[in-house]
Amino acid sequence: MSTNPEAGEITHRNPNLKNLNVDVLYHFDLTTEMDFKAMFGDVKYVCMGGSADRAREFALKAARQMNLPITDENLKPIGKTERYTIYKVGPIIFAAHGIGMPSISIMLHELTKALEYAQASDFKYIRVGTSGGLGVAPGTVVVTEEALNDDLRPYFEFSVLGHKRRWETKADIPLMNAILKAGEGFPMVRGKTFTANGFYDEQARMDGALDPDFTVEQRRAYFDALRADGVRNIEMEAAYLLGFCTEAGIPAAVVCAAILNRLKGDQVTSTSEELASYSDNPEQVVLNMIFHELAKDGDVWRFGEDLNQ
Ligand code: R2B
Ligand code: URA
Repeated sequence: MSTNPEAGEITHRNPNLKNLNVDVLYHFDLTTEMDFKAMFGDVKYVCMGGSADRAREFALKAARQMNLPITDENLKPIGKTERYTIYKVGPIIFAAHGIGMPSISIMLHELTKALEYAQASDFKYIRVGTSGGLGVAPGTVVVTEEALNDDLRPYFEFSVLGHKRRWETKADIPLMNAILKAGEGFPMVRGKTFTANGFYDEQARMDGALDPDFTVEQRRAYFDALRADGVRNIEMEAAYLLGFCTEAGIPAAVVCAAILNRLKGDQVTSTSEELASYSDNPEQVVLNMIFHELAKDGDVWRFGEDLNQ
């Protein structure tokens, strides 16, 4: 683990960090000269998705449901918003990681260091995002058991110094089960998630700028094979998040709304109201789970009291 709070001493996953006098988290415009403990010390959950607008709406929704006096007027992001956007509401961070694995990778390194410096303990990461459903209707909540990479393998693979490394991409089982329990009554499925490196070519779309060079029949056979293997949705970050968290020892889960059914088409034609209502489902499931877990420690009631002070 990253911290030894009793000794007040920070222990990092990366031993090299102790040699830095000041660590600059460049993409957030935060540095360890700031009081990270005050900023992030109580964080228990990080909810992350691709879009900054959705992170903001999600944070405001959580604040309303926690009876916290945080509003559109006074909710401010932490750090710069040029690349990523971070909000904090009580012990929950709402963060936008951008699109794709290179983008979420940078955010996870810097955010995890920030939480280590803050001596936050027992925090969990949950991607609450959007995806293309595979034989799954729009609005369905897809809970990931395991992510597959571009080669449909159950690991994240990358090269360091010219050598391949692999991280396992399974969701944390207790966290996943808590989410499934909180989602009872919602349209929800569990299954594998295919994490593609692109939105068009690698997701077998036929509506990109280039000739896809495969037929509808070939694509259907591919999708049918994915479904038979247990894949229920396609997105662009789960394999990195789950791999990183396996390596880091951070419990992590992925809960996405299906915003279209890829067996029926490629284009996302829903209105912005429909898209917001699709995203509302996984957001509410995750909030229900978090509130349930926090209530075990009496925290939800403490939030209620804060209002009356
Ligand atoms: C889902 O939606 C985004 C692409 O539109 C990407 O971030 C993802 O995983
Ligand atoms: N996000 C994706 O990556 N793919 C989709 O089809 C929809 C959302």
